[in-house]
Amino acid sequence: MAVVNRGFGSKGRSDDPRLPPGQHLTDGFPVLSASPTPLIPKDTWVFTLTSETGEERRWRWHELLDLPSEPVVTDIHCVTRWSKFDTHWEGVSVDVILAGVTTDATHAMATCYGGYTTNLPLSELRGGKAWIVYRYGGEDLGALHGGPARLLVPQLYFWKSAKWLNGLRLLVRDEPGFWEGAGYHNHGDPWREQRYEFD
Ligand SMILES: Nc1nc2c(c(=O)[nH]1)N[C@H]1C(S)=C(S)[C@@H](COP(=O)(O)O)O[C@H]1N2
Ligand SMILES: [Mo]
Repeated sequence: MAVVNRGFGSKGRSDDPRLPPGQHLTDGFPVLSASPTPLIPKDTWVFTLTSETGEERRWRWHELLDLPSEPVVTDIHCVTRWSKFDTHWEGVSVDVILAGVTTDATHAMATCYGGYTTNLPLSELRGGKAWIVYRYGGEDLGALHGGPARLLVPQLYFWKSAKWLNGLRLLVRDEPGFWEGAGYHNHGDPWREQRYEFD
């Protein structure tokens, strides 16, 4: 009798060392949104960094574009089990946004137009691991995929890569975001298959 359990069934294995456990490759680019797509004109777009004491720093669209940007080529992994290799992005490293910020924060909440939130440890946002991206595949990032700008944190499940990003709120105590408060894993490392709360 075949016994399917979490050890053998959902924690699938793959021969491709680039594919995290339980994932399969897709050539397409699925769209996953918990709410309708907000349309945000660039001339009213604002990104706000809020410190743990409530101090705010703001970047308008042209100020974001004036920051040093870089190309990012990376694999992405969605908790619904699709992965996509070699996606091409361009944007600003979160290190640039946090440069010169002295903080006691350990975590940050990414906030979005439309109300979505997701929490991350600062250690996943710093050190060249996360970007605010505004181009995909050589074109301006489309609204369905989070344009004008989204967070890209490719080493975590893609729900952490907040679309329609409008801020980072620094936290001295971690708080769950939208999916993290609804039974998904707080951290979301695809290589450790941290899909749900108790994984
Ligand atoms: N603002 C916002 N960001 C979001 C989501 C969302 O619903 N709203 N969905 C998340 C999830 S679950 C995934 S898998 C990816 C999907 O990004 P895509 O639609 O570009 O594939 O966006 C993440 N970021
Ligand atoms: Mo997702």
